[in-house]
Amino acid sequence: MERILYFFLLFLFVNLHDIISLGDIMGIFSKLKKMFGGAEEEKEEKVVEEIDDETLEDSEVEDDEEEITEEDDLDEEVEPLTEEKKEKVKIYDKGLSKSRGGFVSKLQDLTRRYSKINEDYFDELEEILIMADVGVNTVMELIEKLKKRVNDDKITDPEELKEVLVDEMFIIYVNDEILTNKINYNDKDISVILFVGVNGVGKTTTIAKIASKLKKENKKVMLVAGDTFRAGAVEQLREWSERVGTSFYGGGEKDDPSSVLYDGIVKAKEEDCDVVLVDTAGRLQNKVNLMHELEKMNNVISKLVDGGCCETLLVIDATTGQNGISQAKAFKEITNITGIVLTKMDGTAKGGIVLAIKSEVGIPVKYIGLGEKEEDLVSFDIENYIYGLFKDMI
Ligand SMILES: Nc1nc2c(ncn2[C@@H]2O[C@H](COP(=O)(O)OP(=O)(O)O)[C@@H](O)[C@H]2O)c(=O)[nH]1
Ligand SMILES: [Mg+2]
Repeated sequence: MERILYFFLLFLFVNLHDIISLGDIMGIFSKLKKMFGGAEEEKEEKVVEEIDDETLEDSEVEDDEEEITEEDDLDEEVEPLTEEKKEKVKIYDKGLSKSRGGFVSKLQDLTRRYSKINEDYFDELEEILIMADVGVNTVMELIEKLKKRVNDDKITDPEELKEVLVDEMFIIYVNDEILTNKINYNDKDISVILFVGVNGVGKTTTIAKIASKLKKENKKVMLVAGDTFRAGAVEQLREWSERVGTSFYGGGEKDDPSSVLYDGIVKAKEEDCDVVLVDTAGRLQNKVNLMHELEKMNNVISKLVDGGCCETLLVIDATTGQNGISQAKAFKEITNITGIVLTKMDGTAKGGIVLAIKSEVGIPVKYIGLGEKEEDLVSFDIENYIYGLFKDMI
């Protein structure tokens, strides 16, 4: 049953049909390693050479030699990564280095310190996962599953449990749902995307980065300054629009955001824009006001745009951990959030927040910020994420 589930999940979410067709049972992580390892070709070649030498020298490890030959065959089956995909692997790699140095190295250390799996080992594992922002409920679920695997498969060595742990994390994220990282664009009318989130999480810079990406796709973009509350917010967005080279609409400070949005969409339609990106003020301190403000903005969009607002993206700062999760829960109560942008992942050593978002908030992460530069904001991809985190561990 477990095996069928694995293959089903892989079939749906991992593009590894070639390997699956070979029918061998490998962990999910091993498959990711096969797929993404190509992005670090030079390093990989060296390792293969070393292994080959050892195998030739030592006749006792004939079985291993056979395995390696098999894996080499597998390598041939894996489609080489495109330059774009290789670039993405590198961005995740770089952006997750702090988490590898923190969260993941603690896991490695745990494995080294215990020669046998026991209650103490699980207690420590639990603590490491909780400290890594994985979220208490998710950690409990994960530990239960691992204990069951240890029992069922008679695993005693922590070394053996490493890959199971990573696989189970992947399964928790993927679960039985189809989580899409795709942005919904409006195919009938102009696409209006609202960005919400508390101050300082990275809304304005995220808008600028996405605007720049859209421009490269030859889309005509308008930025609308709906954060009329905070002094300087309108000016900041105007500067970004000039830097990126997009249209801009902003009213005066303290103007009603909905009326600014109304005029902005009218102007965007006159200019024949494809996408309108709307900055908003994230005053979560006053939930009722914020709820009414967002409701009004949504009504304006519905009035002017066939199909209404196509995305409401909540921006969360990964370095705020559990606080970010609380923000997501609060925003979810006051408006219909369709996706999450998780910024500043490069600034945290914890790395587990993605799993907490999945299990405690249940909204797909659509973009992840892995640095301050435009190219560091990438569409979220659980395979790249899991590989980037655990590539040195397994
Ligand atoms: N290191 C890092 N910094 C980021 C990222 N995203 C945003 N920032 C920084 O976060 C700060 C606040 O961003 P801003 O867009 O003004 O936040 P806002 O108040 O939500 O609009 C800026 O200095 C950004 O450069 C990221 O992914 N990584
Ligand atoms: Mg801002």
